[in-house]
Amino acid sequence: MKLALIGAMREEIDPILEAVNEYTTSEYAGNTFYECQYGGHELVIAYSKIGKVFSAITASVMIERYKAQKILFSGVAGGISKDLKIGDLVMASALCQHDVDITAFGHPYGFIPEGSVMIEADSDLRSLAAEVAVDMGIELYEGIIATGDQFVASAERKEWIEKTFNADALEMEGASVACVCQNFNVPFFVLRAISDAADGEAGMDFDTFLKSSASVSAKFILEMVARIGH
Ligand code: OS5
Repeated sequence: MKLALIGAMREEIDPILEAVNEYTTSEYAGNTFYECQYGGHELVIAYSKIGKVFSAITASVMIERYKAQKILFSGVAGGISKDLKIGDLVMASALCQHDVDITAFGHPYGFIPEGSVMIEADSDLRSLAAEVAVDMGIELYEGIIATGDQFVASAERKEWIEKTFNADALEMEGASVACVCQNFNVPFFVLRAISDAADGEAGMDFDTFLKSSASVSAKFILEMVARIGH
């Protein structure tokens, strides 16, 4: 099966590229795409660059040009839930865009006409992740991930996102990848390891924990890949 692995930042895919070892590269639409065989699958791997627009471009190209049949996102996130500590893994049950606001027309936050506030991640991939977590002896949280074009470093903004969307973690790419996948009817999965708590310390914590948390997520994603049916 042709599987796509996406991260936003180079640091989020570096541990994946190190593990697969050998790959070919191609350039398209401002991204480098790395292709290889792994776990009996053909993989296409890329980092999109930060934010909803760049990640939507990458996901679209992976589907349309590289013929990805499933997309798995691996990376880091700001934690909202008090249960989530730095290095913990969270998979998205559903994703939303916390920065969408057309409430002036009576719509709820996060809603765009002909869309939905929440987009659910693929249930088969989530079940597989739950099994992988048990087998690896790792605690895997499941919850709502809120996406927006903002690095959140304020307790106030974080609390607003928690209250408005019941979100457990936040980042800047998951919901845009989800939106692309939903529209192309491609199953998707979003996994994030916590790098910071989206509060006043977030900038410093992010710099300190980006690499270690990105590795936690990448390692788990590769274990999933090896166990996805062919
Ligand atoms: O991809 C962005 C979203 N990621 C998840 C995340 C997050 N999102 C929102 N709020 C939080 N508190 C979050 N915690 C984790 C992480 C990433 C955040 S934006 C980081 C930008 C860091 C940076 N800026 N410039 N550089 C790095 C240097 C550079 C120079 C040239 C090329 C690339 C990078």
